[in-house]
Amino acid sequence: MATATETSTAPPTFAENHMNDVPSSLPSTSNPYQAAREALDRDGFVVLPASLFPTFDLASLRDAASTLTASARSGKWPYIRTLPKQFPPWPSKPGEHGIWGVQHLMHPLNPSHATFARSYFDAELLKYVSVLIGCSEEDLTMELYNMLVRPDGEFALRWHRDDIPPEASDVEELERLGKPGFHAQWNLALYDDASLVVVPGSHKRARTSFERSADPYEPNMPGQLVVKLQAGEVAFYNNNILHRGVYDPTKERMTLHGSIGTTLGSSERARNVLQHGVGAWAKEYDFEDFEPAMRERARAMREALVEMGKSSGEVGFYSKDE
Ligand SMILES: O=C(O)CCC(=O)C(=O)O
Repeated sequence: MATATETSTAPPTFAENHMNDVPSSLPSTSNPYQAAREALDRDGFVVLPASLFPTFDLASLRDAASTLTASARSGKWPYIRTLPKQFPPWPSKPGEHGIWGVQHLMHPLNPSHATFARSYFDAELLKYVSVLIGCSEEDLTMELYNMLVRPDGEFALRWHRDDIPPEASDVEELERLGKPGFHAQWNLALYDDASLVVVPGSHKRARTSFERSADPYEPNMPGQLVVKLQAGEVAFYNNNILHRGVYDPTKERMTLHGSIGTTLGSSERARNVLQHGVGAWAKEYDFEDFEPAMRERARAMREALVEMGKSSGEVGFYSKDE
C-alpha cells in the first residue's frame, strides 16, 4: 500500500504536468475538441496551448515569416495590408505609412509557401477546425492565410464585427449573429502577442447603447479583455465578436491569421474570402512538395475553394473604411 510520502513523491501525471497549459476558459471535459467548442460558443474566443500542436515548427515559421515580412516592408511582396487602412482592398506598395499585415502566405510565388501551408493543413489543427465549425473534415474549404505584423507606425483598428456593418440595427445584428458562421478563424502567435482585444460574449447579443455610441477607438469598452498569446498558442475567435486590434509599433509581432470554411456555407463565405484575392492564385496551386496525406487534404480543400469562386460570381468588396 502506498504511504503518504510515496504518494507525494510520485512523478506527476500527464494531467498534472499539463494543468497550467490549459487556459481558464476551457471547461473540464475529457474531450479537448468539445471543450474548445464549448468555450468558443460561450465566450466567443478560446485560447489553445502550444502543447496541443506539437508539429508546428516555430523556428521554421519564424524564419519564413521574417523573410516574407522584410520583402513586404521593402515593397517587393505586393500582397500587404497598409496603414492607415483597416479593410480591403489595400494597395500593393507600402507607401509612406508602411504595413501592418502580409497577405497570401501560401501563394506559390512565396518561396516559403510550403512552410506556411504545413501549419495551415496541419492534421490536428484541422480536427479542431472541423469540430469548431461543426462539420466533417471532408467538408472543409481552404480560405485565407495571412499574417499580422508590427505596424510601421502608431496604429489601431476600430471596434468592429468582421461581417456586420456598424450601421446595422439591433434586429439586423441579432439576425446575423443567430446564423451559423460556417468557418473558423484563428491567430497563431509566432511571438508573444497581446494585440487582439475582445468583448467576451458579445458574439451572442446586439451592441449595448454604450457600445453603439462609443468612440470607434474607445480604450475602455466595458468588459473588454486583451487576448494574451504566448508564442505557439492559437486563439480561435468568432469573427463577429466585438473586437479591435491595438498595436505596439516597437514590439515584434508575427501572428499567422487564418480561416477555414465549409462547403455547407460557401455562398455565405464567398465575399468575405474572395475579396482578399485568393481566387486569383489558388487554382494554380498543386501542393506537389507535400507529403501524400497532407497533399490529398490540401487538394480537396483547394478544390472546394475553387468551386466557391466559380459559383459565387463577382463578389465585390465590403469596405468599411471611410
Ligand atoms: O490584429 C488582430 O489580431 C485583429 C485583426 C482584426 O480584427 C481584423 O483583421 O479584422
